[in-house]
Amino acid sequence: MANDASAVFDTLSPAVSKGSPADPFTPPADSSLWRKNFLLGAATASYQIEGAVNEDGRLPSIWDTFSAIPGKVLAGDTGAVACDHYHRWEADVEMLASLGLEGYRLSIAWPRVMDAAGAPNRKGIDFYKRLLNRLKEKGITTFVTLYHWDLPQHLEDRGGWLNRDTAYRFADYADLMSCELAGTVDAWATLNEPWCSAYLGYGNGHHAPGLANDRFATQAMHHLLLAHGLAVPVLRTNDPASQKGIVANIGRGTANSDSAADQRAAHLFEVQHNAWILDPLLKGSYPQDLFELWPGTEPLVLDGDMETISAPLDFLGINYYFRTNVASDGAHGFRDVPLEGVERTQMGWEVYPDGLRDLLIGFKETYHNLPPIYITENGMASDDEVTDGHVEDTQRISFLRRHLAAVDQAIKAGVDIRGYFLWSLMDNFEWAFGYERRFGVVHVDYSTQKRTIKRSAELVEKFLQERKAKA
Ligand code: IFM
Repeated sequence: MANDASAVFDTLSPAVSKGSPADPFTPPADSSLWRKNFLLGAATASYQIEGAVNEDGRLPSIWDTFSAIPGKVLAGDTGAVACDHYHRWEADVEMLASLGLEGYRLSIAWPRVMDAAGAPNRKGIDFYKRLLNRLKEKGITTFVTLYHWDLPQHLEDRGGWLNRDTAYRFADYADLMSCELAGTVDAWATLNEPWCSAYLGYGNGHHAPGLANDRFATQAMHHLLLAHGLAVPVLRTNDPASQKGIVANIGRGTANSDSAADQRAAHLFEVQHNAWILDPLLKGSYPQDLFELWPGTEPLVLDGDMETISAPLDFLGINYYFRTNVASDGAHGFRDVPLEGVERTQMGWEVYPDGLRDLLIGFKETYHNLPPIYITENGMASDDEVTDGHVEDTQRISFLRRHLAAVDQAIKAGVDIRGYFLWSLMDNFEWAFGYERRFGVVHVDYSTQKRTIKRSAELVEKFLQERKAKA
């Protein structure tokens, strides 16, 4: 399988297989990536790497519950052990630092740091204090996400994101963490990918908590955004020196034909994936044509909510992975029309770097108050194997080089992009796909927990060393 992916890639990217440019990753001399203040880092998330789900007072999360249900996660995998990062964090920080990565984006497990009554769980908080202090000692810029999908189960038992009260509990959690961790966090992101929490968790049931109802998805989305808006001023008060933002996943939708119906379908795809989040944050309103797609699914919005949600941001985190080709479904919406003969990853996702560039430039044109952007996730899964102590993740090297070139093009077109985080630092629990899909630039052998630096990470390290030497 690993060879198949490389074969596809070699066919489609002959420049790299012929050994040009000088190495298959290093950006050209005129790339903005050479600017030493362009932050290059890697990202992870608590449930995907920590394990230790029953230790030191951690409470169950919705992902513990969901992954225990047969059939919900490939091969019955769970995050119970994951990369055992809770116990191996010191070695993992050493590894991150040895790669020369300048930034690290991690998330806090809400069920690890608060009990069901909202009181602090000291042991859990101390874990993050130790981790963040060590990262700061190493000179690493820290981006901390408060919510990367591991909702405490006791809150789900009271309705989860369908219950408006969860947004207020989230603000309490943000209050606690920003009081405890102030000074060790360079940038706070309230939520990771609220679209996924709402649509995959409450809309189609592919993610925890596994509910499937269009009306639930829109209401969950509104409460997630409200949670974000309530937390931002709390973070500003408690930790004024840090940046505050949110992380959105964005999707490129292109039309299958020039027909007006297909063009409209592509527009609606992007409204549903992008404007649905960015309009409330940056314009203070939901896009008007959104509910044409699902009549009757408008969320309940109370007076003042949109003002709360559109509180000014210091940065916007953007996660980008692939493009979706769509056609009209013959009614109001769109349907996927997968393209044949295009390069895909282990996830089956199309590799389409231009989509990242085009979306970023489009956002700058649409949102006049667009804050500075960090690409908080970009990367790909491949079924990497260790051979003689090495992992030649050829397709990933090309993927990263081409997406970073797209970022450079967007910067040159005037978009204020300040950094880029590889997804992910290491192979980890890929939600409903368990451990089969490997997104890391470091390979993890789950039977021994041995980490092996992949070729992609070596090349990123080499570039960072060259950039440092030039500075
Ligand atoms: O692994 C996930 C991550 O948790 C959120 N963004 C997308 C990644 C790849 O699916």
